Amino acid sequence: MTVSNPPPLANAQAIAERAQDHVGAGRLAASLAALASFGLRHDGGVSRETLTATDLAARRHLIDQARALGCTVGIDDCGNLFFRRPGREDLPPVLTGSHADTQPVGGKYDGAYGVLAGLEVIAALNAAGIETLRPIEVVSWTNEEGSRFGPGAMGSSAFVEPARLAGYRDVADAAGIRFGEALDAALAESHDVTRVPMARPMAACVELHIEQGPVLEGANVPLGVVTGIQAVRWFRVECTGTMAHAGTTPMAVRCDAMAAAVAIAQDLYALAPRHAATPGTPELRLTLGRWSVAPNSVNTIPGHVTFTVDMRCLDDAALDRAEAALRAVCVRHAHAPEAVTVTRFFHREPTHFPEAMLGTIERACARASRNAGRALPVRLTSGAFHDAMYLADHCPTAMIFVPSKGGISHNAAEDTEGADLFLGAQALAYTVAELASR
Ligand code: HGY
Ligand code: MN
Ligand code: MN
Repeated sequence: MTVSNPPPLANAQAIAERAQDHVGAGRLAASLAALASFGLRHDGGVSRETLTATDLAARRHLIDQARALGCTVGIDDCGNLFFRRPGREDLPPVLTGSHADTQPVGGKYDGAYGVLAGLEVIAALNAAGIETLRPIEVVSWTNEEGSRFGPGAMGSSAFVEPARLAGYRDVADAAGIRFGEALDAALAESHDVTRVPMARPMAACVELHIEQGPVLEGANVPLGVVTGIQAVRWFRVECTGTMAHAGTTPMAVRCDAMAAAVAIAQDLYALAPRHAATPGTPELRLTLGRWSVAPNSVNTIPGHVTFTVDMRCLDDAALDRAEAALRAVCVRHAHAPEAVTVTRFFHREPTHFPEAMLGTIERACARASRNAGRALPVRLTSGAFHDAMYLADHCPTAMIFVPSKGGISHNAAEDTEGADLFLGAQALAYTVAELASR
């Protein structure tokens, strides 16, 4: 018995299967290699920090790629780029994509994979001759990494809440360049791109990303259904002392900013295991990633030492306790009030993705894995933050992961098997096509 009008979901799933089956492994690999050439390093990594000349050149490359696929291109006030494939009806689009900026020493896939797999979904839909009910947009968010200008995920957080942009524009990088200046230069470079409003309604958002951790590889599973993202907080600890001569100043009378900073750092590293709370509760992860010393001279006692603290945990209460401990440690090692200051400049609570989205993604991953004779997907939480953590405040959102070799990322050695990159793009194509067909 044939059903004249198949129910929307069955119809949407049929479209999704066709989209999945038209993903091109070679086309994806070629686009990944092409984007990696913007900032490619001698060690095989990629250095393409946000809004640098290298990043602007990569943005232009993505605009050209998207236009060649028939997409229209938009840019918003935070420089987020949107590559749009029209749908039968002008409904809120399904959004996918990620970020194209990298760490100072990054890899080929962190962020870039999600943007290019999104464009590969467009190519697959074109190849299959599929017209979806809804438009589909592939986004390349500005400044996800937060390494040049903190905090991270500036573009996606400003898209969701535009009032945040004003504060972001004043943030300066290590050379004193303000985010607003770099952003205005990027907007000027994209003068041929239509300006689009921020906070536009989206039907749903799916971000594909490398795991950047060891879980999927350890389980020998090629696809992960991401259920949520752990909380993150970033702090700047500034220690002030008195610059003085390294040779003539007796130890007993020194006011050494480095001595205070090192004592604080040692106490912080000691608190991490303690704040991992009781066994079986989520680990507290602590990183003191960036240090600056003034005057940074071998024979002058440091007068100023500033370092950053990155704290992560799935349990926000554990982060509350760790933050209180951080502040107490700083007071304890300050030789005078205000000699040590703590500024929190990034704070994102844990993110939990909706079950309805997870089910769709699970179906997409299972079909791709089954067709490839690979293990079925597993569910996991993300140790890294992603733009999806803000989109989750805006529309139904979820993520798909593929494995990272050795769990390595934010490192030139970041790598993922081509077969896994292909499966991830197939799962994305299914998910996006199904969501855009209902
Ligand atoms: O730091 C993060 O979690 C992200 O990779 N930028
Ligand atoms: Mn990333
Ligand atoms: Mn990253």
